[in-house]
Amino acid sequence: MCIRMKLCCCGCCTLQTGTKIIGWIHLLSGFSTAVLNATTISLMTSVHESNHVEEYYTCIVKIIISVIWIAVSIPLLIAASKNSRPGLLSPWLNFQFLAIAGLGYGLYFSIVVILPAKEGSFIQDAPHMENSFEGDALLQRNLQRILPSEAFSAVKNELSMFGARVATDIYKLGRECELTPPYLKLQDAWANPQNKVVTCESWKELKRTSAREGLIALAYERDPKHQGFSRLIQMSKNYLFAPSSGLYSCPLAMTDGAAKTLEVAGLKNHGESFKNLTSRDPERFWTSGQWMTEKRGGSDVAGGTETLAVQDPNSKNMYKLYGYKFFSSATDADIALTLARVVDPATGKITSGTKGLSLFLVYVDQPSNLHLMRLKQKLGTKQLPTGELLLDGMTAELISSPGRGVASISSMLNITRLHNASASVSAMRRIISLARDYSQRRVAFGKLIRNHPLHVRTLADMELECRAGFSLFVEAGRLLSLEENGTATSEQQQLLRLLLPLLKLYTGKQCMKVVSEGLESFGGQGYMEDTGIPVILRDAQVTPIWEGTTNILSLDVLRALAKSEGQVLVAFNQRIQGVLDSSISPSLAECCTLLEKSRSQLISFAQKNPNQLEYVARDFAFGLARTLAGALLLEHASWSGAVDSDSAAAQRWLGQRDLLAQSLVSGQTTNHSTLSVQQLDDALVFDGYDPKNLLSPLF
Ligand code: UCC
Repeated sequence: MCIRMKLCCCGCCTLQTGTKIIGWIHLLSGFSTAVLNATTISLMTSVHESNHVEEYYTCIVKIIISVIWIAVSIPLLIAASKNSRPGLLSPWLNFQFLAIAGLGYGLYFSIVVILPAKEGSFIQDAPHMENSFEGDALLQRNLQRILPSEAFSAVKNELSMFGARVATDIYKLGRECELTPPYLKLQDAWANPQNKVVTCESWKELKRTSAREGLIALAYERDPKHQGFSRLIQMSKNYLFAPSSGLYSCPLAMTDGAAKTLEVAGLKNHGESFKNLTSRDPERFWTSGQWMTEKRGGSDVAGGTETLAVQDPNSKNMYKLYGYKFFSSATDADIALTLARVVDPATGKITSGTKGLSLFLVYVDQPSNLHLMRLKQKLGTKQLPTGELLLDGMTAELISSPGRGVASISSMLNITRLHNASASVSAMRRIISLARDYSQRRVAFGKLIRNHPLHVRTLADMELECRAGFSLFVEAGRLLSLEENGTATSEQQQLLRLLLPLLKLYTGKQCMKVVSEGLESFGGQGYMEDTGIPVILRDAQVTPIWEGTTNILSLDVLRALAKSEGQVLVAFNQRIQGVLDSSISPSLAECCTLLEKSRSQLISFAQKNPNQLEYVARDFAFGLARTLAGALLLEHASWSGAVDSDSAAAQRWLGQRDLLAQSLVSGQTTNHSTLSVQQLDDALVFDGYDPKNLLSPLF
């Protein structure tokens, strides 16, 4: 027997045993393939639900490969088990065939099964942005209801186009600002003093975009085609802009506030400031800062302002400012409004308190007299160059009557508070928009999370809170429009005075709650920086703080009540009465009863307990805000163009929410003396606190 024959014979024996083993391996593989197919099919069912087209096709391909594989392996198996007899295939051919098939299977197994198993074949679809105007049915319906139809038609396209931009190119600019925060450059490489804030290109582009889109101009041009509602239209556009703006909404808020202050002060044609603040020309457009807070704090402005203003002997209204501004947002502004105490040239004395404060306009570009001390390290709003400034003889122009600084800057505060509310409500809207889209893409426990009633219920609660805040925001925009076009009644002006602090405090607080809940709806992904979601929460946290904290604004509500001798509450009462007297659809009759009850409880509490109001100012303000929101939701739900969700919002808000805190309903504080309640508060807060235990400050 030649050596070749021997090899062949031994080879055949080995082959026969080998092919049998391979055959059995195939049989096992066939079964595992079948199991894989079953898994793939079940995956396909859920994938099919989630509309993941690519993944769906991948599954089909996997199944086809598996079926072919089974179809090939079974005859091979049969042939292998019979290959002791000459049959279908010769042993050598059979070996080759099986070897190739085995290789193919190995490849298939490693490509289709093992490789994906290492990283997991599943990729979660990210939440998608939507056109912010087209996706915001509530904004559209509210504008349609409030604006004259020609005005709505005139702006609808503009808002829709802008709604697309804020979800695309503007969002990218804003995101870039978050990723490339500003920094302070004190020197260049050769030690030449620089003293400047460096911002990224996107930040500068957002400034140009703001001008081109008329984000400030819209309110002041008072275009006749807006039919008196320019402010509401402008604020709607800013509301679309805010959540994508990389916090450029902040300099815009102060710019708007400065323009308003100059307008109210009759300084529209004084110098270039007003024209530039309201310009649509990107080359000409200016922004303004608001330098109020000093080291002693930003709430008690009268008690905290130490900046001195020394009059220029050669010019009546020109001064030199000396002081330290501790929180100045948007240090890259072109101008700023700031408070200072005028030094009496004769005596060198100043007046303390509010009466000593006057309002000044400064041009920021004074490098020798304005020193940027540092940029703040903040929890959020990192896009924004907030800094500490040393004013060292800055030239400034007095723009208020001496001693009327706080009253004059309140025009600015009211506008920035409206913008603050715009940021708060639009943050709620943005997170809800992303969360509801995500609910259509995310599968858990075998179905899309939009099909889990508990999840949708949670989103509906967020939506309700957003709608309530939104209704207050739109009402403020409507009333301010009327005031600015000269048609507001005195009652409407009183209501606006009350509404602005209510709006700011309520939306700022609720925004945190809703945005935090929103993050949770993305699970762990909501906590991951590169999803772009956590920044929404970080930035939201500033809204209850700046422009007056919740308590300061609750006290502002009382200030408005006292200064107007109760007229703001009369206006509140009348606004609600107007809603109750309007034609409310019969299905919402129960809402009227609930609204009436809440209103009368509030007013009666204020009348019976004037001395308690300061202690419960926060509860009182929340009660006013929630009750007014209920009336506005009801009014909107009764409009002819309302849809089911509008009725549901009114019904749930008035029927299922506690509009008033227990302290107001039960007169909790009135059952005891305020003193004893305060003693209990003290006991709760300072239980175990002992100065002897104190070690050192945190940082
Ligand atoms: O600057 C900051 C950060 C800037 C960032 C801005 C970006 C925001 C946009 C966000 C968008 C993304 S934070 C600074 C935070 N600080 C504040 O907001 C101040 C908080 N404190 C207050 O609001 C206080 O309540 C004060 C300062 C207004 C209270 O001071 P006084 O000294 O107690 O003032 P009075 O005596 O109560 O009021 C003086 C005058 C009165 O008028 P007359 O003299 O005619 O009786 C008040 O009626 O000012 C009038 N007044 C008002 N008028 C006071 N507040 C108002 C008001 N809200 N509306 C109309």
